[in-house]
Amino acid sequence: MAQQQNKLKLYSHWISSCSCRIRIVLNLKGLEYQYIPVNLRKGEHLSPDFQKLNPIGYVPVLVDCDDVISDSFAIFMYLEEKYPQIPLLPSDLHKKALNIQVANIVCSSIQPLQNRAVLVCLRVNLSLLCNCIEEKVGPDEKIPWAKFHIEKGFGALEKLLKDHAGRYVTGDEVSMADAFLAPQIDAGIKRFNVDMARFPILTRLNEAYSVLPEFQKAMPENQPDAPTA
Ligand SMILES: N[C@@H](CCC(=O)N[C@@H](CS)C(=O)NCC(=O)O)C(=O)O
Repeated sequence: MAQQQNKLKLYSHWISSCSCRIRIVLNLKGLEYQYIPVNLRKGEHLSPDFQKLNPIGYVPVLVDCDDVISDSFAIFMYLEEKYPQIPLLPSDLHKKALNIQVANIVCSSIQPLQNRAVLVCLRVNLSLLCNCIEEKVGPDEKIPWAKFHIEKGFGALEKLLKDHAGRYVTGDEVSMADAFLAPQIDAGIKRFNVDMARFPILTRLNEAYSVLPEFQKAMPENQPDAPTA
């Protein structure tokens, strides 16, 4: 267990892949945290209180005493520097760059295109908030849209990792890229029906994650706010 003076607070939604990245990182670093659920389906992220924490209204948000950090990439960097006992960025320069590249492909070129706010309308009280594929293009288009962008990203990752992946993304040690990639693969399979037969390296990595307790504890279905049935 890493040296930790105060309990961290994580604002999270069970199915949010961005929150899942940080749950994995916290588990890998052995950091205890208080889980604060934010229900995106009920629009709790749009409340003035939550937007004081993160003006763009997205989870995750990490609170560490007086420090409030949002955006999973920034949260990762903060935790990596504050809790270096279990490092998740390799010191090898090339491996480090590859970690950042993989994490960025997930968080800049895949996940934003499958974000709920992009895909589906949200009803909050009596207002319907829409500016999404479901409304602008059509309800049947939202899954194919997301799937196209996920598969494009997965195809690129397969090519990129061909000469680098070991048991995990950059070798035989779990690192940052794994924490970002695992929730994206999980979402691709469970939420968007991606056929993983086209992505053998990612399939193998996903199998490796499935036996790591730090990853499994972080998965959507194991969160306190996940629906029970
Ligand atoms: N770049 C941000 C993206 C955060 C983000 O998109 N979070 C999603 C959940 S994974 C969210 O809160 N969506 C709100 C919505 O769909 O309205 C990060 O990496 O933390």
